[in-house]
Amino acid sequence: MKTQVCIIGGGPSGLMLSQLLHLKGIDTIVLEKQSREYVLGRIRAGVLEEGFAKLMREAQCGERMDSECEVHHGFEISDNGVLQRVDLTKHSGGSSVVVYGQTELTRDLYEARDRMGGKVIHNVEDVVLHDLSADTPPWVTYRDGDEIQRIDCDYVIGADGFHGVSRKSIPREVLREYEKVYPFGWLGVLSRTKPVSPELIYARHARGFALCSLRSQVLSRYYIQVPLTDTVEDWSDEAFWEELKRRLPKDVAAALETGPSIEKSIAPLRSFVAEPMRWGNLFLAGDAAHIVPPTGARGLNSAASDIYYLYHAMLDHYHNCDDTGLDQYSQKALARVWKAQRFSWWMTSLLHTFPDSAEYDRKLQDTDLAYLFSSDRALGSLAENYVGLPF
Ligand code: FAS
Ligand code: PHB
Repeated sequence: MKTQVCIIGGGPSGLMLSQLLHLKGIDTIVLEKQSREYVLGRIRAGVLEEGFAKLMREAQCGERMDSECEVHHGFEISDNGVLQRVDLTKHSGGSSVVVYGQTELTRDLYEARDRMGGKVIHNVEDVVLHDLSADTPPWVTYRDGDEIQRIDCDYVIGADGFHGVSRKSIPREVLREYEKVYPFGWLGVLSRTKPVSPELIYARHARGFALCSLRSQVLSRYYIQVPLTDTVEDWSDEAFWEELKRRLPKDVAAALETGPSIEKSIAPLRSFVAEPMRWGNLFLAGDAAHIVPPTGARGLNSAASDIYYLYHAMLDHYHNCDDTGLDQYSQKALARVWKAQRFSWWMTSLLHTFPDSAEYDRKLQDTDLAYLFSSDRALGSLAENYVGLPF
């Protein structure tokens, strides 16, 4: 097979780029390790920046999002039971965020690829990237049952997530990795219940962090911080709901509608960045290059800016014979990635209980929160990061 851009990974990053390039007449093939059902079974991000929503519309995939999403102008922070609201729209100069699940937007992207005859190959095995740095064009192989298939292309996009093959295809002597692992994880539950609050509640509590989020007015998403040693089996639905209530303001806990979990999982928290995001004709995008703790809702949104930069760089290459965007991609993407890393680390440090932290550190958290709500400038900084820094 031959294509212009071979994309490894059929998650939101890979699908979004494939769809955007297709609309501009640039041919792609997407290789996905899992089945479509498996990919669509993942419950992940819930909050989108306006920039992400604009990309969905530009990819002609925004219709269902615009009809089903919620636009949020703020969220609450609960500090040991005391609620304070962060007015995102006021402190960001008019911006807001879109609440629409990653599962749904991935479904929308898959359906658009199908509608336009996009080539997405599922259940691929043993993907290998060849001649990435050579002056000759790269090529990709994968196993399809007993056969080895080959795809010749101009460029390879590594959109295959943290555990993918692309980042590992960059030589050790070239790749630099930066990582911070947090001493806790998030236990997440999805339930067909009415959300306890119209806006998200980020809760700091001596027992640990909690988050009240939603997917719609009949589908709620909740998280509690748990030790890394915990497993999903340690947490019955009843135990989860009781612990969540302990970490919320009393009136919120009293109003909480509980119900059976339809999804329950534990995600470890890490901050991770791989540099460079380009090596020869390989470009990394999304979780393949960077991971953030989900506290700042930056994960999926950082993938969006990578895709935006790559999309415009590929247009300039194929339509204007201008490779400036490709040559500057890694530096430009990393500049925004690191700002999302900083914000995600800050929100995580502010709101979580660190098992080995000194009393002094806890007083600093108290002070950080007190300062935040005493200063419009501090709230402005939080708001502009949360709604998304410019692409
Ligand atoms: P993805 O990991 O989504 O997609 C990569 C795709 O590549 C996968 O489908 C995988 O099957 C495929 N793949 C892997 N190896 C391959 C190979 N060798 N060959 C072919 N295909 C291969 N972000 C938030 O903003 N808020 C959240 O609450 C949040 N929660 C999260 C919870 C979990 C458990 C995880 C893992 C992430 C979470 N994230 C969250 C971040 C998440 O939303 C990512 O940012 C988003 O999935 C990034 O999308 P992709 O870059 O497409 O990577
Ligand atoms: C979610 O709804 O899954 C969600 C929302 C905001 C976050 C993290 C997760 O910061």
